[in-house]
Amino acid sequence: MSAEYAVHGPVAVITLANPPVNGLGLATRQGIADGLARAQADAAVTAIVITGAGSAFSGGADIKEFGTGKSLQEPSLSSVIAAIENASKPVIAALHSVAMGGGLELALGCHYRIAAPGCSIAFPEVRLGLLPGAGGTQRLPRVVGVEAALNTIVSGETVKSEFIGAMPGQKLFDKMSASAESLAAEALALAQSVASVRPLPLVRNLPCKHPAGDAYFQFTRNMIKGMAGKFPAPARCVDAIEAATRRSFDDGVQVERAIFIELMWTPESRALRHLFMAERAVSKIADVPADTPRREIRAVAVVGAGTMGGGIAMNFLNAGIPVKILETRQEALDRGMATMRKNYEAQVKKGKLTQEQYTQRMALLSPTLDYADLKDADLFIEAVFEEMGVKEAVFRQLDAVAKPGAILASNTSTLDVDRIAACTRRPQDVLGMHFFSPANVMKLLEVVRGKQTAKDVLATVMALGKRIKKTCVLSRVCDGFIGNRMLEQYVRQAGFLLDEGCTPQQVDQAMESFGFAMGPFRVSDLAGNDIGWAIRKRRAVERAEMKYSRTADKLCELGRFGQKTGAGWYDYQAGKRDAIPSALVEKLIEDHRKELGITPRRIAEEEIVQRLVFALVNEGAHILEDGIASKSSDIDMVYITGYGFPLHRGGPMHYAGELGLFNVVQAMERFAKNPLDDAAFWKPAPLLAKLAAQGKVFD
Ligand code: T1G
Repeated sequence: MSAEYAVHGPVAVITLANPPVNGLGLATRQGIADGLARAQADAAVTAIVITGAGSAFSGGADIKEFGTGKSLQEPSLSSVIAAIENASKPVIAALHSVAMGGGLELALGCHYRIAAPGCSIAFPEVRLGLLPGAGGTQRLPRVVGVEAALNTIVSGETVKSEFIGAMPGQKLFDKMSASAESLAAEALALAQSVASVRPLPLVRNLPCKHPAGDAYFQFTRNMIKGMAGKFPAPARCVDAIEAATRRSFDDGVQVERAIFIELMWTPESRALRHLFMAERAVSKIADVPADTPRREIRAVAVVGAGTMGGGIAMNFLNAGIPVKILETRQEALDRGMATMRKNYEAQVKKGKLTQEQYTQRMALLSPTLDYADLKDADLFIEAVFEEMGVKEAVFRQLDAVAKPGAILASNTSTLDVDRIAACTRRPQDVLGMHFFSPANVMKLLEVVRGKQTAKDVLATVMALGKRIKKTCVLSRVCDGFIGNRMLEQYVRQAGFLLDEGCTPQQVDQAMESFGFAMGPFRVSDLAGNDIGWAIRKRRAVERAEMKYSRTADKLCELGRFGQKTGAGWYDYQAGKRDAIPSALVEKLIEDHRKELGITPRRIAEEEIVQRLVFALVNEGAHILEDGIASKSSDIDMVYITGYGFPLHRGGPMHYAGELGLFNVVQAMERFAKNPLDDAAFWKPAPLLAKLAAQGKVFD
C-alpha cells in the first residue's frame, strides 16, 4: 500500500506513503486511484485532500521504475490526474517540502492547491534528459504564464513555494499556509470551504497564450542552442510549451506525450538517469551500514601547503571547519598562504564570494611549522611530495602527535596506503583521501580503504566528503586506485597512436568530438608532462613489462613539460593557453617512427576513440574483478566527476553497455592483432568477456 486513506469529518485525506520521497510508483498511483474511488463512493465525503507523508509531497515519478515497464503500467500518472479532474468532488493538493516532476503534475491536476512555505517546486525532468510527461508542459504555463513556465521546465531549477506565491497573477497556489505545521489544518479548512463550489475549476480550462509567440519562441530556441550542448531535451521542452500556446489542451498533451516517449529512449536520457542513480549509490558501502557511528570532525590539520595542500585546506574552510596547515619551511608556508589568499581574492573579484566570507574563511586558517600545534586535530590530511619515504616519515610524526581516535589520511594519488598505515601504531585510523587538482574545485574524492581501515573511519570520511561537497568514491588499494589506474591505459593508447600515425591534435580532436572537454595531450600539457614522466620512471623499475611509446619521454628530455614551460605537446605563446600544433613535436614523432621502422598510417577518428575509451573499459573491468571498485557505476562517477568524461555518455562502463559489450570485445580483438599495440592488454578482462558472451551489461 503506498497511499493511506482517512476521513476527517466530511473530508477524505489521501496520503502518499512511498518513502523516501513518495515516488509515484505503480503501487502509489494505484493507492491514489483507490482512495479517489472510495471518497467518490462515500456520500458523507464532500471534499478530498491529497498530501504526502514524511519529507516530501512527492519527488515525482519513481525513477527506479523507468525501463521496467511498471512506469507505463495503468493506472498511469496521466490517468490518475484525469480521474482527479473528472471527480465530482473538489480535490485539494496540500504541498510541503518537495513537490517535483510528476508530484507537481499531480498537484496541477487537482482543483485547488495549498502550499506550505519552503516547499521546493521544480520540474527537474530535463536533468534526466526528459520533460514533464503527465501534462506539466500544458498546465504550468496556464497557471504561472508561458515565460515563467518555460524557464522552470527548461532549466529544471527549483523554486521555493513562497516565491511563486508572491508572483502577481499566479494561479498555481490558491493559498499559502502560514507554516508547514499548519498546512494540514488549513488544507482541511480550504476543502470544506470549497466543498459546494461548482463547476469545479480545472487548470486545463485556463487560457494559454503568449503575446509575441513566434518571436519569443524563436528567441528562446536561439538561447537554448548554446546551453543545451549534446542534450536534445531542452529544445524539445520548448516545442511542447509552444504547443500549449497554439493547440487545444488535449492536442497539446498528445504532443507532450510523443516527445516524452521520444526522449525516454534517447541515449542521453538513459545516461542521465543512470548517473542520477549512480550518484546516490556511490556513498553506499556494502559492509558499512548507513547508521555506522561517525567520529566528530571539529578541526582538520593539513600537512603540506603546496598546490594540493592549499586546495585541500580550502575545502574545509569553505565548510566552516578550522584548519591548521603545516610546512617545514617558512617560505613554503608563506607561499601556500599567499596562494590561498589569491584564490579567495579571485573569487571575491568574480562575485563568487563576499569580502566577509573571505575574511571568515581566513580566520579559520592557522599556519604553523610545528607538528605539536596539530595535536588537537580530529583529521590529518598529508599532502607532501609523492614519494613513499617522505610520506612514511610524515606519518611517523603524525602518529606521535595525533590524539587517540584522530584519523590520518594521505592524499597520495597512487602509493600503497597499507604501507603508509604500517608506519603508524594505528593502521585502523589510516586511509587515503585522494583529491584531484585543483583540490578546491574538482568534485571527485577517491576514499582509499586500507586493509585495516576501520568502518567508522570510512563512514566518517564519506559523510565529511559530502559535507565539503565532494563526490566520494570508495577505492581499495592498488597502483593508481580507480581513476589513475584506468588513465594509465588511456594515455598508453594515446602514445601508441602517435607511433602509428596520428598527431597529438588528431587524437585530441577525436576525443573532444566524442565529448571530452580536452583531449589527452592538451590535458597532459595542462597538468605537466613531467608528472607522467616520473610515474613511468617508477613503473619502469616496478613493472618493466609495461610497454609505452617513448615519445612522451623524449618530449620531457627536451624540457617540454607543457604550459608551465611554455611548450609541451603543443607550443604556447607567453601568458596564453591556446595550444598551437608544434612542428618540432611532429618532427620528433616522425623521427621516432623512423627509428622504430614504422610506416605511419591514417587512423580513423572512430579507432582513436574506441582504443582510448575501450582501454578505460577493459581496465575498469579488471578493477571490478580485483575488488578495487565495488560497482561499475562508481567507476562511471569517477570518470564523470574527475576526468571530464562526457556527461551525455554516462561514463565509460555505462557507455560500453550502450554500445553492447559484445561489440566492445569484437573491437578489442581487432586491436590485439595490431603488432604495434599491446596485444596482452587487449585480452578482454574475464568479467567483460563473460558479460559480453551472456549479452549482459555491467551491474
Ligand atoms: N524516484 C525514485 N527515487 C527517488 C526519486 C525519484 N523521483 N527522487 C529521489 N529518490 C531517492 C534517491 O534515489 C535516494 O534513494 C533518496 O530518494 C533520497 O534522494 C512523470 C517522468 C527529491 C530533491 O527528478 O531531486 O516525475 O539512495 O539523496 O537530497 O513527468 O532526490 O536513499 O535509496 O536526492 O533530500 C522527476 C529527483 C522524476 C526528482 C530529494 N523528479 N530527486 O533530495 O535526497 S521524472 C526528479 C531529487 C518525472 C513526470 C516525470 C531529490 C529530492 P536512496 P536524495 P535529497
